[in-house]
Amino acid sequence: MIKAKEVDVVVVGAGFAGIYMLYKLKNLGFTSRVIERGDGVGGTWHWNRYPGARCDIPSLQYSYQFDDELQQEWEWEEKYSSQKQILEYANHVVDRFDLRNDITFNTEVQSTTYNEEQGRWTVKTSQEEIVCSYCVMATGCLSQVNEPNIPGIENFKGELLHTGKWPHSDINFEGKNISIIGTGSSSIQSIPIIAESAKTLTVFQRTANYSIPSNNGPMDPAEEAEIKSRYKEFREENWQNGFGIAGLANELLATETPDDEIKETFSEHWDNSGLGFLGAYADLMLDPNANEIAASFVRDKIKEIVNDPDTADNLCPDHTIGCKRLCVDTDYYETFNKPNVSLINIKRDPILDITENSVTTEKNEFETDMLILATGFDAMTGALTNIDITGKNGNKLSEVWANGAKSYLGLGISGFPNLFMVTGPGSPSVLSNMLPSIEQHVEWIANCLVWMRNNNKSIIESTESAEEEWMQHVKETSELTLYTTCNSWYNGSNLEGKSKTFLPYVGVPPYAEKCEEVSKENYQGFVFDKSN
Ligand code: N01
Repeated sequence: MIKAKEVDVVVVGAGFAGIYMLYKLKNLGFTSRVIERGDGVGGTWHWNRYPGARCDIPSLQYSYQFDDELQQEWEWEEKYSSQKQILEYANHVVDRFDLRNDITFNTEVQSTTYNEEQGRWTVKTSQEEIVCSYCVMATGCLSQVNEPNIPGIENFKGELLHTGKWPHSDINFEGKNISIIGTGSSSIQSIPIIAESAKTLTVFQRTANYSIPSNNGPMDPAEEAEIKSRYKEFREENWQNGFGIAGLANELLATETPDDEIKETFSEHWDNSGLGFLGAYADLMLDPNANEIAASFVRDKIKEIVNDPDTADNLCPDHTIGCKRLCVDTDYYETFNKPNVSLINIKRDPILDITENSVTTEKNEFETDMLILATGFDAMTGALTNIDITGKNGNKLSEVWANGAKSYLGLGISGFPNLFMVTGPGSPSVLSNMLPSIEQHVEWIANCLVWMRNNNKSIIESTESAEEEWMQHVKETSELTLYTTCNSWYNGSNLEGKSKTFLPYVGVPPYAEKCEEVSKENYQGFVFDKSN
């Protein structure tokens, strides 16, 4: 029998989390192997190549800060980077730090099983078995796509695409009748570009979404120079506000501001801020009255931009603004003024089925050559529960999490020793700038492994009570905000049958402080194989 390969750490995923984890492990003298199902690095930026894919966090913030030369030397082309340049950056980092040979590509992790006697994990991939002391799941928050089971979809004979696993070849929209289902960020970014050459584009909308113009453009050299002259301080300042993103902190309250001043402030933010629109006032995600002021400002903008009153009405959301992830666009609402674009509100005219060449609703049949699913993800948990992860006592993670994901700090899971998550459920992750949050987690995990090595420990597991207490805190914190007031992928309600648990932790600074406190107190809330 061939002996399984052995390493200290298996890292699952070669997105930004997996790349940095590998860099840290190599530098600290741990043996490791990264397993990646794609044929290249970049994670979300490898898969999401749909037209218009771009980041909604400014480029000078959506980048690594662990290496000063890297952040000084890399030049971002635009204020908000395109998928193409972000992927180039991920590849540049991998080559710059000579990481590529430590990554196995085109390989899916099928299962990982904990052996209690040995205190080791066996990771089974489509190619081989690897035995390791630690597993780091760098699997991403938005990587397991949601492919809805719409009646008849299997009969469709045209091109069937999903924004979350877009082909790597050029896709031609010219002269085609195109239907797109879903109106989240992916759809909102791609619709204006597809509409440029499609013969017809029909947008099937289940829930209208708020979107703010990105006002993207070339990087301003003066702004770049200014930020680069004090990059460390700039990063530190951003980390101190609730989302770890510049411009999203403000002490003024909308409910205490005169109407004309509010309108002026929102107009400025509409013209300049993208996601920072929600940073205009401190109470927008806390007070329903304040939120409604912002929501109605955006609804008025939609009605101003969209010519057809019925279409404008259907595009106006009625839920709390920001409760679903706010979208940022280029010409989204304007696109509905084009003669080849139409909107179908499927709450009023539901999709009945899909035939070999059409989408049929109660009232109409739409000829379709290309059907695009922009239907999002089994967010935050899907990438983990779709791997067969077996912890202590033969418990499967998918069963343990069936009634809602639980973790300690989004880092560890009780019953699954020596398994870490990067930006797991229960950490700020998707409610923060992902890059600094990834760096914070990777550094915390790396420091923990070094501490264990120095203190002669080989097994770490979070306790059930620490986990219960933390998840209760995550819940209570979310209930202080308006994030829990609508259906969203933050709380699993975008997917039928998924447990409705609010998964991200709201608040970067208190979270980072808690993580630091835990490690300073010899990893309070975790137990080790030898008493600590
Ligand atoms: O996915 P989504 P996404 N029948 O879940 C609809 C990040 N991101 O890929 O709202 C019909 O937001 C669903 O309807 P509803 C960002 O964090 C960032 O667009 O659930 N419709 C919704 O309209 C973002 O939030 C960037 O009622 C169905 C849409 O499909 C996250 O990724 C760019 C349906 C899915 O929207 C996910 O974005 C892109 C069904 N059965 C993505 N099932 C940037 O950086 C779902 N829908 C800018």
